[in-house]
Amino acid sequence: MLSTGNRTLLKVLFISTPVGPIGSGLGGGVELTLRNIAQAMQQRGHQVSVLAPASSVLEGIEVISVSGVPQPTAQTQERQSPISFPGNSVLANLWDYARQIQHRYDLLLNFAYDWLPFYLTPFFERPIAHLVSMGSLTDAMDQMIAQTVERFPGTIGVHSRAQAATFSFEERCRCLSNGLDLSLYQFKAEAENCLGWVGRIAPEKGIEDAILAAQQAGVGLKIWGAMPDQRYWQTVCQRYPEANFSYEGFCPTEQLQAGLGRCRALLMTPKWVEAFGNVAIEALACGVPVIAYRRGGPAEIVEHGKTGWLIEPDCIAELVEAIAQLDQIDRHTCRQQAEARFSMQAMGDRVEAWLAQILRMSSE
Ligand code: HBI
Repeated sequence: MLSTGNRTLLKVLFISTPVGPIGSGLGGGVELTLRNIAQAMQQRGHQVSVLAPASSVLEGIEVISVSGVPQPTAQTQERQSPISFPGNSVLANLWDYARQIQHRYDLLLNFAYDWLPFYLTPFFERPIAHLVSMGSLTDAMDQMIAQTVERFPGTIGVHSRAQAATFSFEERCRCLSNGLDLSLYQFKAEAENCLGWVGRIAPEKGIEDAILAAQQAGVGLKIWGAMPDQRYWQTVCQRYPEANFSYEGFCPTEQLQAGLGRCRALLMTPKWVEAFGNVAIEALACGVPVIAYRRGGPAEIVEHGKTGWLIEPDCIAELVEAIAQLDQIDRHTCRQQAEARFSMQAMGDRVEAWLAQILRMSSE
């Protein structure tokens, strides 16, 4: 650990999600979060290395690739599901390698929503901070995270109070919100007559509600995101044959923000407690108002009547009403709020303070 002035420069090892390589989109929001936190920490002079599944892509940051079979996504687990690993598990390989190289770093930062990293924490010499990317999904994970925060207070980070509230150890979570490199997002004052929807195309994201609302409002809907399950997409298309929507693909940030910026609003219709909702701040960064169910992280991002509208969950009629009232939202205000609360600087401050606190507690 080096010290410059009153700040201690850290060497941190990030361990990524085991569900897929960074850049594949399979890791959803956590890919963006990991990239942004790594850049924010590097900008502050800290040294960051990333352990990730093979063929991960992360410009400007040292990635140590580890091979193995990806972990099934936690959302497909049942609440009572036992812990399971595929043979030659990339998760197990990632954490065996982390154990071998841990002494090159001051601490480790875990991004995997999986049982193993939490279970292994007491077996490591170096402290491990855990950024929990989703709300409560399975009993085994809840118990293991609860056990970890009991033994290592302050080491559990979350993105929103709503997400923390899904756990029994709510008040022991450190809320970090999230942040983006806003220089990648161009503000657009004018919109085309279309709405946007962005996210992994999966049942918990509630895309059907957005399609229905846009159809009833008589406005086209553009959809961006990874498509992990083609069958699910086919059922959606068959269910709404006459709706006016188009799949724009899973696009890199540069392309996504160019298309999203031309939308009149982003619709967020999650069926689960969205831990945060990075796409909400991506929209605001382009000046795009957000119409979101008052459920989970988006309810802590959108300011009702100022940067968008918060809707009674699952109420299509209210979504349609909010679409009709979009001209009451000032697009400049949306960009301003993104800069005030969700910049890399703001997120970097929060993460740096969190990691410094963990190091202080571990040396006591
Ligand atoms: N599932 N098992 C598992 N592990 C993860 O790290 C994980 C996941 N599902 C989704 C996910 N991470 C990310 O998409 C989060 O951003 C939600």
